[in-house]
Amino acid sequence: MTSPLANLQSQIDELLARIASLESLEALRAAEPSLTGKRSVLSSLQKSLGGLAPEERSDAGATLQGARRHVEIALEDRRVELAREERRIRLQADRLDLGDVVVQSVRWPATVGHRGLVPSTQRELEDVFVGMGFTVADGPEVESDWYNFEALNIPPAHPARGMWDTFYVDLGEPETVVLRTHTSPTQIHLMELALAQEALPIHSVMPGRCYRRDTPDARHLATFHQIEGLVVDRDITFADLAGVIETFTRSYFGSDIESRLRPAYFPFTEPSAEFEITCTICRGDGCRTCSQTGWIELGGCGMLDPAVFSAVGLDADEWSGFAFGFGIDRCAQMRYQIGDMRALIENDVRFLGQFS
Ligand code: FA5
Repeated sequence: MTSPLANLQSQIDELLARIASLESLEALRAAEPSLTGKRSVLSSLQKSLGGLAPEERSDAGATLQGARRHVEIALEDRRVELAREERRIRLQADRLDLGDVVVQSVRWPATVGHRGLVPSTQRELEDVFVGMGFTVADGPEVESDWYNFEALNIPPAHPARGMWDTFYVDLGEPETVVLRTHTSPTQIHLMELALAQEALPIHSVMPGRCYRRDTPDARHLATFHQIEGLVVDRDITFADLAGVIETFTRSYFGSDIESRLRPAYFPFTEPSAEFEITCTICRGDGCRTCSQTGWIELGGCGMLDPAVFSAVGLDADEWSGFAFGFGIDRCAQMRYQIGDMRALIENDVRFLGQFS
């Protein structure tokens, strides 16, 4: 009788060729039962050994066992090979090329800065007034009590000092020094200078930073900006002041924005008024920014008080004039419809970028 293992070598070669041709772990797992499992050629050969004579059976069994071991090792090697290959492909897909990241970050476009909203508003306001025949002047931010208050007809202990919650500067000097609470002290400097240089009349605006111990809210900051206006000339009347304010409002905010003057009190002007415009955010309907009034106060104004003329040595019988002081931040807020003034100092680039 022919040995059941007569074709063993060619059968083993065929199994090894099938193993070598397996292309994925999944294919290997699917083929495993037919290569080494119960349904395999090796298992059928094993069963057929039962028909051999006992003395032949043990040799044939050992041969078949060696052949099976050979196939199992080949299968295991292929499993390791395929697992390694599949892992390599997975890693390749997940690969993060740090070189690419660096190159990309270098390629990010550099953003170019631009002038802030308040400085650009200050320039726009200066341009409007220069167009109306005013010159532009500067004044100090740190002032003596005399310039910030006394020369403006606000002597020590005057109740009007309560209108300006003041930051005091301790320089160890007997004189009281303050961070200016408004740009009005620049009026005094300018009148003194014009008198000394015989440069009257004066038609000037004076922009600059001011400081108050105000709690920031939708319309206030502790550091803010004003633009002061000063006209000293002959035969100046309240109508001239009202005309300047009206012309300014129309050219800066447009003719659809209304303005109004309401009686007010400032120690350095008489009569005095508050200057208001329609709230540009609600167009007069009332909103959180204008405290539901429909109006926003932009500044104060009035005819120069004779006490101020006498503080600087100007003859109040010869000279007359008016002054005004508007909030620059407030003007920016109304021009660009900014609901809350605190946005101006938060430095959020998403906000700032809107005004480039
Ligand atoms: C004054 O400061 C007067 N010196 C204005 C003046 C000048 C009157 C010349 C007469 C003649 P007042 O305190 O109201 O006034 O401030 C004027 C404007 O500055 C306000 O209407 C507002 O627009 C702005 N302002 C005042 N305080 C603040 C603040 N804390 N934050 C932002 N803006 C402010």
